[in-house]
Amino acid sequence: MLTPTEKIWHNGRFIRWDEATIHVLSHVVSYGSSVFEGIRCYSTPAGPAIFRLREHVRRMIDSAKIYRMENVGFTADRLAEAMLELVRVNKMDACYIRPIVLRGYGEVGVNPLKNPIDVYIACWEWGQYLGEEALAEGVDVCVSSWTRLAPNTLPALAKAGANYMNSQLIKMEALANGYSEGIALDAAGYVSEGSGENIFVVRDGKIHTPPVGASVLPGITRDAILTLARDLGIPLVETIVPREMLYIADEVFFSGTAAEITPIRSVDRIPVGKGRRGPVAEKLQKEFFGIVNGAKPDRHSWLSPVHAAA
Ligand code: PPE
Repeated sequence: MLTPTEKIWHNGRFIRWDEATIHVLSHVVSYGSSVFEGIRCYSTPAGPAIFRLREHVRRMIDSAKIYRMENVGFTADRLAEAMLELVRVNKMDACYIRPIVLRGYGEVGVNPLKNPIDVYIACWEWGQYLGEEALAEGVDVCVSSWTRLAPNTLPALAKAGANYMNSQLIKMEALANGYSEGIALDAAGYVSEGSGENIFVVRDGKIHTPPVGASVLPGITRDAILTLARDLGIPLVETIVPREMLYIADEVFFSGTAAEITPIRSVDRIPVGKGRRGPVAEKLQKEFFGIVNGAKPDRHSWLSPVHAAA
C-alpha cells in the first residue's frame, strides 16, 4: 500500500497530500489525456540523489509535445528543481517520483484544447517492483496474447497515461495465469517490451534489445544499460528480436525505473538458460547499483544530489 508523504507539488506550489484531488469531469478521467514520468531517487553516502533527472524531464516534455500540450507552463529546469525541492520538503531519502501532466477540468468532449493543463509531482517510498526476490532470483513471465501499441495508433515514444490501458491488459492476463509479468510483441509479431519494462536477450555473450521502432518506450534505464554494456565491453545490438529467441536465449532480463534490472528465469514455463540469473545480468546489476548507491564513481553524471554539497 502507498504510504502518503507530506506534500505534493502542484503548478508551482506545495499542497498537502490529501489536497491533491481533481474533478471527476477533468478531461483526463474520460479521455486518458495525461503524460507522466517515473523517476527513482537513491540513497547515497552523500545523501539522496535523483537518477537521470534531466533525461526524465526531457522525455516528459517530449511526451507533452507529441500530444500538443504546448503550455506545460514550466521550463525543464524549473521542473527538475521542483523534484529536488519535493524530495527535500518531504524529507525523503530513497523514493520514487511521479510527475504527471494532465488535461484538467473545463470542457467535456474529445477536443482537449480548451482544458487547463495541470502539473503535479508526488513522491513516495517504493520497493521492489516485481517482488522481493526478483533481483537475485529472476521472475517467471509469459508472452502476452495482447500486442503492444501498433505504429500510428498510440505513439509509443510518449509516456502517456492512455498507453497503460494496454499495459494493464498485459499485466492482468499474466497475473491471472500465474506469471509475474507479460512480454508483449509488436504489431509485426516481434518482441517489444514488458507492461512496464524494456527487455534484453543474451545469446553467446551478445545482448540484443528491440529497437525504438518496435513500439517500445525509449527507456532511460535501457539507455543506461546500453552505456554500461559499452563500458564493460559487452557487445550489444538494437535489433528485431523474434519471439523464439526468448526460448533459446542464455539470459533474458527487464530494465525499468521501477524494475531496475530484473532477470527473467522462465518464459512460458520454458527455463531461460540455467533457469536463474545469468552472469551478464549480474554484471550489469553490480555496475548499475554500484553507481546509483554511490559506491562507484558517477562517471556519466547520472545523479543529481538533492542536498547541496556541504
Ligand atoms: N516500457 C514501459 C512500457 C514502461 O512503462 C517503462 C517504465 C519502461 C519501458 C522503462 O522505462 P524507464 O523507466 O525510463 O527505464 N515503467 C515505469 C512505470 C511503472 C509503473 O508501474 O508505474 C517505471 O518503471 O517507473
